[in-house]
Amino acid sequence: MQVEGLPEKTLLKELESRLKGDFTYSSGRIIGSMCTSPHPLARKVYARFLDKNLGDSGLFPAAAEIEKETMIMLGTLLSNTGATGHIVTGGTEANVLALWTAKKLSKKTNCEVIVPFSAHCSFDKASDLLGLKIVKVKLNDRFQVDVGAVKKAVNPKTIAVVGIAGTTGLGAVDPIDELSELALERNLYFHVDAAFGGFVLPFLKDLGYSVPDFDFAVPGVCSITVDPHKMGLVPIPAGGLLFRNENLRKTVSWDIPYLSGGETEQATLVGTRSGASAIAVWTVMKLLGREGYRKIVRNCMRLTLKLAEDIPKIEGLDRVAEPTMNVVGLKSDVFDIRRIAGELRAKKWAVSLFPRHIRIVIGPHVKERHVERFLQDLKKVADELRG
Ligand code: 0PR
Repeated sequence: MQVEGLPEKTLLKELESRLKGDFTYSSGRIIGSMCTSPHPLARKVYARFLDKNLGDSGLFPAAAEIEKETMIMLGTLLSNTGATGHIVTGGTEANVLALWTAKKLSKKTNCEVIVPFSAHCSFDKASDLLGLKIVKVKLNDRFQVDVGAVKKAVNPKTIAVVGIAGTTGLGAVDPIDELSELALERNLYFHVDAAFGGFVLPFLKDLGYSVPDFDFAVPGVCSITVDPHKMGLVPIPAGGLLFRNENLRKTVSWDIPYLSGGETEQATLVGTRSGASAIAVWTVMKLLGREGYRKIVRNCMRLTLKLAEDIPKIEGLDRVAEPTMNVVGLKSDVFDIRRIAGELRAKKWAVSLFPRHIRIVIGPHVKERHVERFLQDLKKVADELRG
């Protein structure tokens, strides 16, 4: 840091010029990301209330009340008006908290957690952090976890099972009802990671898509990750963790007696945390309502299906599966998928590269013209690679 401060104008100018090289959502070039441009009103309320700290909720009881209402709205969206939880920093924190809860409830040492091979790396982080052995189970031909293999993996050390509603790689939904049956039968904690799918599946169902039960409607589900900073159009950081009931939430709650707002409790990994995030979630959910999100998801899905239909028309390319939500897997039996991704990136398309496929996410910021341009470039890349 230099000794004398610099003028505001100079700094703003420098920031504008230095940051303009980053990708922007508005360009439509970010087609591999689960995040999107936050709603304009969310930006406004976030900036307006960014001093609210839910870590010291006694100072900001009104903000804490808004968080409570937000969790009720999220719980209601996921079929449980009695759900409780918190707006956290993201899906990673939510998943860590869920496994932490499972571990504390089990009172066991030497525990194992069963997750699908498709699970997000936050479960690896969580198990490493919590000293849990993570057992990864194979998928079936629809890229869902193989429930038979989960059953086989259960042993006396198992404390929890994880199901995913909207996998990171392909947006697939695991058979949550079957996993729930197993969890209830074997008395296991059952967490559903709907970080991405939580803001998609309820609206797809409203729109008439066949959507299996994935939320608290399924009796064995103990907790759900649902991230407003993905398809919820809320600024980062805004993840969500919902518990089926208050007892579960209390498992990871700590009393903090000395804060300036008076004695409080924290049931999140972080102490000081953004009230603006919760306020932004509350605002966007109220502003858009179910119908607003439905419209957004309808449009994302329309473009997703167009893309999924047009990809196989390009010689040498195919989709991995019929999309379940607004995520498309692009594969090739002819070309090296890393080369395709490299060429697309050279053409300034921000795609996501998995070991055997490219992931495309059609977020709310992606418009029809972007999809068309992308398909044109994809065809060019395939033609070039064919030589
Ligand atoms: N659970 C699932 C199913 C996820 O896909 C993710 C992240 C998480 C949990 C963790 O969420 P946080 O990143 O909020 O902690 N999924 C995205 C991914 O890995 C995250 C992301 C978003 C990455 C935008 C890049 C990006 O540009 O693809």
